[in-house]
Amino acid sequence: MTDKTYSVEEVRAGAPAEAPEKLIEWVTEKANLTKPDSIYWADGSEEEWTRLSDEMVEAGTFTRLNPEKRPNSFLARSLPSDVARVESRTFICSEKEEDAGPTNHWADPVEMKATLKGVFDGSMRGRTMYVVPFSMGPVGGPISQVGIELSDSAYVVLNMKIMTRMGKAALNEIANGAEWVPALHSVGYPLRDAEGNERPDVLWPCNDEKYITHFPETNEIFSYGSGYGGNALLGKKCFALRIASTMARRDGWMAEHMLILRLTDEKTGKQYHVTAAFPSACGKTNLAMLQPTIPGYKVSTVGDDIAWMRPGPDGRLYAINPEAGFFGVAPGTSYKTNPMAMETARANSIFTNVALTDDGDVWWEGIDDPMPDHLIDWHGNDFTPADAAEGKVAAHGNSRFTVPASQCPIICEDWEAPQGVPIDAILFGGRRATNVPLVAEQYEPAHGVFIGASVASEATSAATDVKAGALRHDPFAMLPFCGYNMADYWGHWLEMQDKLGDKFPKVYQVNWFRKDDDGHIIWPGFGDNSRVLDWIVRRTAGEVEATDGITGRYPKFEDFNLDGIDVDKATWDQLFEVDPDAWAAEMDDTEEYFSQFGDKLPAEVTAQLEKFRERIAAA
Ligand code: GTP
Ligand code: SPV
Ligand code: MN
Repeated sequence: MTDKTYSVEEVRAGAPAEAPEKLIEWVTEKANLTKPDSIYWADGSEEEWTRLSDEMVEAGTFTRLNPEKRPNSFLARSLPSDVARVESRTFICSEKEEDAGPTNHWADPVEMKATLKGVFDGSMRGRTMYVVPFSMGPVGGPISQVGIELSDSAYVVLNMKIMTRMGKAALNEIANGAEWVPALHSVGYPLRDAEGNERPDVLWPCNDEKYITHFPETNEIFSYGSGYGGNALLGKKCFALRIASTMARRDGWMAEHMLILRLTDEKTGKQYHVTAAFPSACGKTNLAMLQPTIPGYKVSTVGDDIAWMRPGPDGRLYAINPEAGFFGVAPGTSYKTNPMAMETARANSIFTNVALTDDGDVWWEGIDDPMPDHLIDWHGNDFTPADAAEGKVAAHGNSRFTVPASQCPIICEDWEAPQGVPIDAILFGGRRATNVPLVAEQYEPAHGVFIGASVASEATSAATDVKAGALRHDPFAMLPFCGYNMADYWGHWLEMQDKLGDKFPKVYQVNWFRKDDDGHIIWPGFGDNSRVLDWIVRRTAGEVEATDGITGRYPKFEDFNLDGIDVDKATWDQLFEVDPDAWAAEMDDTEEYFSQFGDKLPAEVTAQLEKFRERIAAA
């Protein structure tokens, strides 16, 4: 078979009637670049889900899970080289390098476009190009946005169906004139070369050469070579964070790597809304679905990964979850730690890189059931307790479930409210074995920005090219996701705080991961994190006092609800130990980190560093 040339007329003939001309032209242009054998317009229907997932099972990329245990659910195994985001191949292609900033990989937009033309040329030969219209946020909502992802991966289409409002309704928005973000994706594994020589498909097509590229000035996304997660589901990190953060700066709103939850005080009926930014694989999904271990509170989930926030008519900050599903970390998820996630994943779910049991269900390290005598691991190989004894894992550390948010038993009744929910408090956290106390409150708004800017966290498996375990700076949990200069982003936060004045939510620093001298995590975490939320809402309501310290304002032992857990005063002191010498060293390191931003570093942030040192000196 030879390459096909697509005419606008031909593409239009295969497109839904409502697809506007500009979209048809763009699809035609990209089809003539990538040279697929066919073009398919995804409508997001159940029939389409069934057909595509059947095809994936037939091809062997999907294993259908036992329908009695996990109806309408599938397992996929990726290549070992394609298991997570690749930060070293993620580029911000702003016209000026300084606009990408020192923490992003920058590439010249003209040069990158030329490179991309080269790699995308013929990259879909032998495949279908799927046209995937999607809405981030409730379709038509005032904070929502639409996009089109072109992809040669059915795995991507099916995941996008769960993670976004995908299909007809989103296309209608575009037909009605909504601006849309164009996103081109290819796994980079054509089934034919330019001469017509064919090669067989593989179970997980991808390419060793990867480009995850963003053009913030034109709102374009091009992703090549990976089929996994944040590299390939372009509505998520590429659009909803990197591109959206640049839009948000231009238009006076905020795009953040944050969960959103509602905490209801059952006695008074009063509702609080909290967002929290923790680096990848540091507890957002878990906090979003928290089951309080103290009486009197109910938590419901609005979102688990991304928040878009705008000032509302009353001058408060309102947040929506732009996503429609959860792409959650599997290992460590169990009925003990996160029962609501387990319930959400009971059906209609895609699991990637977890282990398969002999009875056709999923298994991973940390799930409730003990390891069975035999599993198929994420490589597709036999796995027995003897392998585990050698320190091997059956599920990859970044293995994930893709599940519809609507299936979450505690999904908030207002999770799709187009105008969002008003935010009362913002948390920043990370994995810190030392130094950072369980909770601390900001002294003033600029201190809140300083708390976000100085987040450092032990790296996880959520990116392939970051050494897990090593402490790295991850300001606002946005290091891999900020689409522009990180220091300008801090400036934008300061501006938003200024604009909203005392209506801007207070910032809290939290740390669930502090360890004792034996390396054990001290704080029970998970449902017991409700105790921290309890203190925070009582603080915002002005009901409890705090003790001023080096990193912020801490709870008083007697005010904090520790009923029913094994945390005595000595343990408490460990959780709140703030060593001036350790913090002096950390501030030296922070100052050095900040210095890379040069003139762009906001003066308020520098001033906060000085105040921090004054507090150390006074301690
Ligand atoms: P991304 O989806 O990568 O952005 O991750 P996330 O921030 O949503 O992290 P998630 O909630 O999936 O948690 C990641 C890992 O941390 C899982 O293995 C959890 O079991 C573990 N974890 C989450 N919360 C806690 C906690 O309070 N204490 C402890 N010890 N572990 C936790
Ligand atoms: C993260 O790494 O923060 C994730 C997973 O939520 S991914 O979609 O791959 O970015
Ligand atoms: Mn995330």
